[in-house]
Amino acid sequence: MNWITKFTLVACGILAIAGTKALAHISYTDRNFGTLIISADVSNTTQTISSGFGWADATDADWGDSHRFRYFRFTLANPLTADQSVRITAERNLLGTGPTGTFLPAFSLFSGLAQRANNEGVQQGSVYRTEALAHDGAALSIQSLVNQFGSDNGSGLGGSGKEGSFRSLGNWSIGNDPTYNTAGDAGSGNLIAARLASFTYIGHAADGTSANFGNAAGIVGDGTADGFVTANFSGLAAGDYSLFVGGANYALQATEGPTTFPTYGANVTVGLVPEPSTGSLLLGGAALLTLLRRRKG
Ligand SMILES: [Ca+2]
Ligand SMILES: [Ca+2]
Repeated sequence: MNWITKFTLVACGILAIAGTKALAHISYTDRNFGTLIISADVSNTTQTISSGFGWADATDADWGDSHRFRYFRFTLANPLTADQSVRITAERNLLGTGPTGTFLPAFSLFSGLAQRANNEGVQQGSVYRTEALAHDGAALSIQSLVNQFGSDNGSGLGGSGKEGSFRSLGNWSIGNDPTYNTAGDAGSGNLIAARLASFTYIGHAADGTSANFGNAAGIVGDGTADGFVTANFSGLAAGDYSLFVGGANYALQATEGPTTFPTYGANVTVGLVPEPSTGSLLLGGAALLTLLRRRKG
């Protein structure tokens, strides 16, 4: 084997590894709903989620693995008015390698965006170098967990006792790797320093009941484990939001993985809706019922 062949093989290996990792990093590529427009729902029906348990697993005390989610984003140009809300729906479809008709979706909504959400980077001569995407295994992610929980917990990232950075029911943050002056060469110094991105928890919705998503305090389920869940969020400020969709079947972590996970498809829809208050809805319903009875009578 000559050195060119060796170099090519090594380079291909690095690319293959990089490609595998890139798939698992937090990215919104093809999953940006853009700026929401009133009464114009936007849907994404092409995405699959790694595992059926990721969201539920990130509700517990040792948090969760951010690889077990799909990441979406949207923007509000203006704060929601009192009679508006953002409606988010996730519904399983037939995509993915996992058994069809079994996926139970859940999602959490956060304000804030991950690294490189807006193609952040710097020009280096004739080349635009982007900052790296976030992932649980980044030194900065692990250091952040160790700073919070110590390194002698016997398990988890850096001995922190945490499975990952992700939290379905609270604020969290995650780091990326530095972008080096020479790609892949830490000795060349940082062109772009690593940084933490922080997500501020807004709320969540989960398909089913504690029978599937577990007993963590504060989880609100829709009561029916049918592969469909929807929720309205009101009072949101203008800005950028991250919507993280994952599986709500806590027990599946015992049987799925640990290296290859089944995937499950879900249609995700986001809309900016004119939502009358609950009182108005009831009033409207009552008025409609009254009208129908009168006509019938
Ligand atoms: Ca967990
Ligand atoms: Ca449901």
